[in-house]
Amino acid sequence: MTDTIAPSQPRVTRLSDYRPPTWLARTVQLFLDLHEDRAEVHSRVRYERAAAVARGASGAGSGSEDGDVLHLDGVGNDLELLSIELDGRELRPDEFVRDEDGLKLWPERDRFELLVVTRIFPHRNSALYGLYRSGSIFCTQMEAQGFRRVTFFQDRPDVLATWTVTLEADRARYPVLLSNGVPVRDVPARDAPALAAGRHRATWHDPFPKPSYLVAAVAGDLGLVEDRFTTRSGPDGRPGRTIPLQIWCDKGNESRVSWAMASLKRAMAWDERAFGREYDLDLFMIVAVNDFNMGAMENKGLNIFNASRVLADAATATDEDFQRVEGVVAHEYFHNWSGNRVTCRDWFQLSLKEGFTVYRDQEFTADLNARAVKRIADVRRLRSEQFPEDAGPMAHPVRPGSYIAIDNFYTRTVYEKGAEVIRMQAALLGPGLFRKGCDLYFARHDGQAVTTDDFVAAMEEVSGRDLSQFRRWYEQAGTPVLGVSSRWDAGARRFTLELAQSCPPTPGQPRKQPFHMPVSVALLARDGRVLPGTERVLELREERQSFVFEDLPADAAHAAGPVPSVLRAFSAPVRLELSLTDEELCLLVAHDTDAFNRWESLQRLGTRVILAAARAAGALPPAFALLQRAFESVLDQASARGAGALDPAVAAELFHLPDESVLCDEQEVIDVDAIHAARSAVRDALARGCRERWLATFRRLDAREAYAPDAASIGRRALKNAALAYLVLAGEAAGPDGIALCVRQLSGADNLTDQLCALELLASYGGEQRAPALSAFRGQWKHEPLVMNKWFAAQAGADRPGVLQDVLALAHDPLFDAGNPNKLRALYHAFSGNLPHFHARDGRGYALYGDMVAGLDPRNPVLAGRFATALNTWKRHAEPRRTLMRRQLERLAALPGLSSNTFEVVSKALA
Ligand code: B3K
Ligand code: ZN
Repeated sequence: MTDTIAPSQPRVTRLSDYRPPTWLARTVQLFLDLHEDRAEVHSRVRYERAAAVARGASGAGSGSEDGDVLHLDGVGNDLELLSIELDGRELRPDEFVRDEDGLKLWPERDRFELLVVTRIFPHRNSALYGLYRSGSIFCTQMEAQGFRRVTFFQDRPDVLATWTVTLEADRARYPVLLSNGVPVRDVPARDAPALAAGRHRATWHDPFPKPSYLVAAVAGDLGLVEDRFTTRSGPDGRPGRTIPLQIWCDKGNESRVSWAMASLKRAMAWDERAFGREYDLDLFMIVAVNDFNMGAMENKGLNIFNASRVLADAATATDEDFQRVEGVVAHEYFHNWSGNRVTCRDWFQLSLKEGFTVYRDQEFTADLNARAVKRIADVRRLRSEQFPEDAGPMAHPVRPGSYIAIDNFYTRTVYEKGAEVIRMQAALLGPGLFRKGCDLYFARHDGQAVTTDDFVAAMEEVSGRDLSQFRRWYEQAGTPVLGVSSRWDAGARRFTLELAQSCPPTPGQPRKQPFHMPVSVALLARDGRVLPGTERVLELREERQSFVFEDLPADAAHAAGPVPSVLRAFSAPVRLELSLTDEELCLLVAHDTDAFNRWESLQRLGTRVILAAARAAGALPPAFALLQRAFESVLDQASARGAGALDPAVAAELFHLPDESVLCDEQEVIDVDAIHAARSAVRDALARGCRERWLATFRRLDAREAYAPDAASIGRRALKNAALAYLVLAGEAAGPDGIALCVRQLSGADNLTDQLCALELLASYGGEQRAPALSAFRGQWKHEPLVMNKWFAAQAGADRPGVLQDVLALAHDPLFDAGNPNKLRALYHAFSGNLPHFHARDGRGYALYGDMVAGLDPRNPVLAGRFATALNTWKRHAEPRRTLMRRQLERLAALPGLSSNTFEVVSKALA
């Protein structure tokens, strides 16, 4: 059964059209009567005219106003209206209007109660939006606009009501019934008739007013793991509260949630410490489900998670999975304040909660693990995913000005660039004032739905600073370019840094105003020392600005002057254009005290070498020798002990050459074949050139130690597996055959990280060992869907001929499930990131992908819209790819009944 989201004419929603609601839902009693083939929903809501609420609050006069329309959102072919009653009287058909957006009525009283009864069909809700089934579990996803698929309601984040939810279902099949808040006993549900045999009910109440997007309900036969957390005592000496923590999952998976539970407790303690935020309800629950469109959802008191972001044990989760689970559990928990207690006025303000919460989870991970490693990983992702978005047809400001489908705006820009915008405010204010600003923001807006401007205003107020220019980061799209040049006056010992900024045009924004950006810098002497007193945060506000360092120490007076380390820790989300020589980059790789900039300098050198090789048909440029020397010295430092030793996790990041997507983004006209060939050539040459060191590193770290997912062990495994990959690429010249080492590691590993690394290498380079490795792995893990996802991805992402055929075949594997978002992502996301195959010159990669999006769109428009963005770069490719990609977009655009989600993406791409 298809479910059409698209209105006939996709409509644009604009920030400038925002109007506060004229009616307010104040209390909601929701009754969900769940059956195998339908659900009946009774929604009893007390509405008040907003003006009357305001008068009540101020105690001012009374009197009714002329009847403004009350608009209740309600969409989808599968939303049936059964009845509607106002203050106990059934409304006649001429007393309301139903259209494709919902219902309109014109109540005459200032306060009234509306009872709406609807029927919906969760078992055929393949969009996984609203109330749906994941296997044998009923669950929900309401953000952003799912509640309007359940009943008719003001489905907007600025309407905050107090909710009581009753669920009814078959007791044997669904013994567990959950909703937001805490269970209430002995409350007769007004709208629920007498219970039939075999059925049962549970009622939940959440005392904190919230918008509909935070409502959740779950029914199923679930396993439970319980723990507790005691909040810290208050400043007035009051004792802490003990909060029961519950994680619900498929029975049999209970042993795999302990990491998520420990992560949750760490997150709760950290939020108290770092932000002074305590948990508020008397219960906190997480539910894991298998079919979920994204990672997780922060519903008040009842977070619902994609199982892939909850379950983790050594055998079935990689180090990366452990870190993701910890990060996502924390992220959703942090939303309890940044999102739930203080929420968004409208969806244009999405980054108010998402950018801020990403910043908070980044800081949590940095504090608990290794700050530099986290920063490097975050910047790598920003560059490989957000920068291309900012340079493409869907480019939008952190606070967008318009959308067709809000689901398309859960983007890297709103999330990750939004987090950078928060980070810059923290940098400009310093930690003390930033914390004060956050405290003021939470205190002032608790229980409110507010805007990104309100956040910045709190920062202005505590600091006394004017951030009006800074607000452009929220308003202007595009990645600014920061040009850096310098002058050195050896006689005067004066160093001048010249900064220049610009920002390319983006759709609807041809000209940009200069940004206010923090630029963190230091100067290094030619012997590698950081010159005392030169570590500063410069504030760039103009298009060009000079910053002078006077009276540098006499011993810095080398003829060539000091070497600037600029944009340390990536203090602003910009493209940096540096005029440093290759040798100066090497000096920073070797000596910069900012670990991020060591990594950055090596990336920069790697990028120069690869792009030069791409221009020279794969021939390595002279600078390759410098790159290899830098690798060798990093390998030596990583094996050193004591003071000079390098963190293995940082070393592993240093050995990761710039991603292909980052390299493509560097090219005016993308030449896929040249990039892929050049990157492979450089990588293979580094493999051969440092082979003894790779082998020594692998051997040193291959010692068996009991698996633990702590940062230090993860770092050692990352370095060991990086070394293994280079050994495989070095070929047999490496001495012991890298492939043989992989075969041994595949069968001997006691953890999935090592096992999967071996599988991925064999899936690409295994030769005769490839097929047996894949089939052994499949045989071992066929009952573990989350592990099988990695088996699919390893093949779709493989570096070998024939991937396209493999993907076509894998889509018919009995273990593949096209209704499961994790499976779709495993296969098709890995494929679209596989440069030479997705971009095959004959266009078959695009066609395969277009077929998938076309097939998915009627079933799951939210996901289809996201997948469609992979074709967005078409204008930047050389022929014939440009035309072949465009054809797929045109084909999608022409599909009858295309969802507004996919329509928005493809129409903007083609514009
Ligand atoms: N707020 C949810 C995302 C909802 C996405 C809806 N299409 C998860 C998160 O960011 O925490
Ligand atoms: Zn979030």
